[in-house]
Amino acid sequence: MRIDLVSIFCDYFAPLQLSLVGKAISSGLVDLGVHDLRDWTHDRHRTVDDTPYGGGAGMVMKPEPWGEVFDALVPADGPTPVLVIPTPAGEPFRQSIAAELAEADWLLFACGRYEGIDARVSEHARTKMQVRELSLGDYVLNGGEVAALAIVEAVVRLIPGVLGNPESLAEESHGSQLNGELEYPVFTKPSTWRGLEVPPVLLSGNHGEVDRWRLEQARRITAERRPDLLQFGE
Ligand code: JF5
Repeated sequence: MRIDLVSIFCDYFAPLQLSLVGKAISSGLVDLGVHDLRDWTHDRHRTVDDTPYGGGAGMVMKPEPWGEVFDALVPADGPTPVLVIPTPAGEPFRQSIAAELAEADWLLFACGRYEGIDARVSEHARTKMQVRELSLGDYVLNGGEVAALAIVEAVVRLIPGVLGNPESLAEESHGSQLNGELEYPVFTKPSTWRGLEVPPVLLSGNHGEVDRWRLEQARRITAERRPDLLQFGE
């Protein structure tokens, strides 16, 4: 998969060289490109923002540098990427969207700052490529970079060959998180730590009882923390 990231703070993407995503890049499974939006400005101050039409506080990202960087990265005659635009006004990002994006050959991230990107950038891009405006959650970040990092990590670990242990993926999709239930609590050695015992059923060797206990715990935790997930899910 090819992944391009456009930003005015490219240093945010340094951590992508670490850990699992870093290995996916060094092994060639992921081809990562990071691009400074200011390289597509033409004025002395490399201006990327301007005041909002209609008034209001803050600044808006000018459309021209975005148009130029997309023209440079996406030739008119070739394949097109899925354009991902992180924004609190986007569709809520979730595991099923990560799975869809993991099927793409090419993702292009547009990381906005200030009050966002001139709305015509997304509108124009939709005439050339698939566009996904995605929200990580109901809170405001200073820019799209941190959201892009999270989305890249959620997507790259789903690319075949990236995760060391595909069983972990199978287990995830089986019950927890995505399929409407939170994960049950997990424990490892020692069996007693600072006066706290591991639930004895987990030491019993009775797999049927272990499975029942985990299901019950997952339901209890989901009911407490995410009752919205319990309303319908299977
Ligand atoms: C951003 C305009 C982008 O704050 C976010 C965000 C929150 N959830 N998902 C993304 O992105 C930064 C802020 C304002 C555009």
